[in-house]
Amino acid sequence: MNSTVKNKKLSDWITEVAGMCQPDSIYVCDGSREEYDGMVEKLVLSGSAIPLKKRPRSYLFLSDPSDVARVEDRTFISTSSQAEAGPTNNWLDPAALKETMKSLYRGCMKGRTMYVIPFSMGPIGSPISKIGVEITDSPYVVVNMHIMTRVSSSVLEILGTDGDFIPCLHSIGAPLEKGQKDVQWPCAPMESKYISHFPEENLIWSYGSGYGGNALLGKKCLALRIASAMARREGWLAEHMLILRLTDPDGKQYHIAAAFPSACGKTNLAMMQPSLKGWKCECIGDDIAWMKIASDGRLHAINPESGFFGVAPGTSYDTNPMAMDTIRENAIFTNCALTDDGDVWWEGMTGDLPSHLIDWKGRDWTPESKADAAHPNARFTAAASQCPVICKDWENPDGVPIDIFIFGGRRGSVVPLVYEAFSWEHGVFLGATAASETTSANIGAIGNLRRDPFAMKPFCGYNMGDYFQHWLDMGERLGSKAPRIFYVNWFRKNQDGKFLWPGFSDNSRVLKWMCERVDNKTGARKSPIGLLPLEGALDLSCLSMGSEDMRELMSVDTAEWKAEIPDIEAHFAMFGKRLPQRLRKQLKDFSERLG
Ligand code: SAT
Ligand code: MN
Repeated sequence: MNSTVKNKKLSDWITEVAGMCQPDSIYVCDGSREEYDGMVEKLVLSGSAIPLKKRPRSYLFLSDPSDVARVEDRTFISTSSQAEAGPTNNWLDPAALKETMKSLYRGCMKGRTMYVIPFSMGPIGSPISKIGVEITDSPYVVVNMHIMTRVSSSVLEILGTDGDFIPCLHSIGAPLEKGQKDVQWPCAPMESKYISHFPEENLIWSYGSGYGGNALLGKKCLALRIASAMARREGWLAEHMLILRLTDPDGKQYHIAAAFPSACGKTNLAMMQPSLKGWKCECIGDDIAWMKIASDGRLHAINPESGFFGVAPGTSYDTNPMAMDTIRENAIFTNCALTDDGDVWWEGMTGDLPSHLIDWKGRDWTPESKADAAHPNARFTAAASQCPVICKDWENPDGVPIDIFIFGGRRGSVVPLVYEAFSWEHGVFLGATAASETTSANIGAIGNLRRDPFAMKPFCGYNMGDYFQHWLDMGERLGSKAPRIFYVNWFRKNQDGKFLWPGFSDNSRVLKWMCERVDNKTGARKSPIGLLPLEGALDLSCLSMGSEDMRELMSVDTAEWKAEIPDIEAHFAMFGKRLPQRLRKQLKDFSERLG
């Protein structure tokens, strides 16, 4: 081992894991630039990382074709009783699951180095931050963790001899026999992949996958699944939300936190540059928000991460110029295509198609090829500090006070561009019934409608019925200082299947309306689903949008909504007695309003 670890719990854990996994060597990470460069150099030499001539200090990784996304049916919340995990989670008995996984872990790091990564979620030393330590045998995970979390030996100093941390154990599950040649992206077969969480003991065990949320354990595993369970116990919120600061032409600031399922444009909204003159938008986070009630009685949010792990396809100078600038250098790309002059490319990046590429499976690609050049869930990893519109307060340990919550999803029909909840309780109902058409970030059929409450279905570390109650309780505590709640749908289409709303920077028009609602500067029209903008209240200046299209975009068809009721009822029925009475009442009231 390259350094001495003074923390008792940590050194015991390292010894225990090393005994079980039997790595060739142990390396404790210090988070330095030299460490990153050295690691990347090894990855280049082994053929795992392809250096990009066109982007300074940037690399492309191509995964095994079976290891391309989070695997929800191999993700487990292992609590002492199944009821505690609830109906939206896969549950396995903790003792049995640990037995199964221990037998997989036995000898699983043979021929490899075991890396110990001390990291902080949130600014190091902030009272809202949490410390984790990931043990992994994947150098790809180490370099990504360097970007996505704060890896540093000062984390070990803060831990001291008896400080506590969240242990995150990860192995790709591909031991090497003596003399065996490694493959480009080692991993285990699907049936032996396990992404396991033990929320009652703040513990994470992941095996068999090297990809994203399965392997970078600070992200979905710690900052959402484990943290959501901690947040409920301790009275705060850990949410799947972007955070942004909007500043109006008079300099007044508004802070917005928004929850959308994966790959619904969260990163685009987080870095959006308003088309409205005089308005400014700055990014604080694009995926996760930790929020606590501060001494001013308001809800303050921090971004626990320090980088972006964004969906590449569809990202371009048209859709998200700030993301494009963020990834010009010092970036890691996964499952993008490689251009002949040493750059990355993905569907939607440029108007013109390159004449030749190496696709994400390493094959020749030309515009005639049928398959996508980049995997639809291809990703970029880049430090948040590289984003040209990162907010100067993004690392403020006190966080920023939230004014507005937005929920939403991807719906081709039924749901209008924007509406406001009647109350906090109604807002919780909107969050609890949020639905979206499925995308490639989650394994499963694409294009089906799935209820994804608060965009937390894959990420809530306990019974979702109790989670709804926790939101109701937080509302009680916040009282009149609670953020206002809105619901949006950027993706409504017309009869011909064309998007009705331009989206992207024009979404600022919708945000402006929300700010005016917060300041009581504009009224609203009552409808059965919520409060709609008054005729002409949305600022559509300099936007060529037909009034017919606008009417269609904002229309609320009672018959269509009535047709959703049985699906909402079935969704709620899943939670049985754990569904808060107040949400049952919300559904009843909603039905009655629809007549
Ligand atoms: O693969 S991750 O879970 O890290 C990203 C996502 O699905 O949002
Ligand atoms: Mn996400």
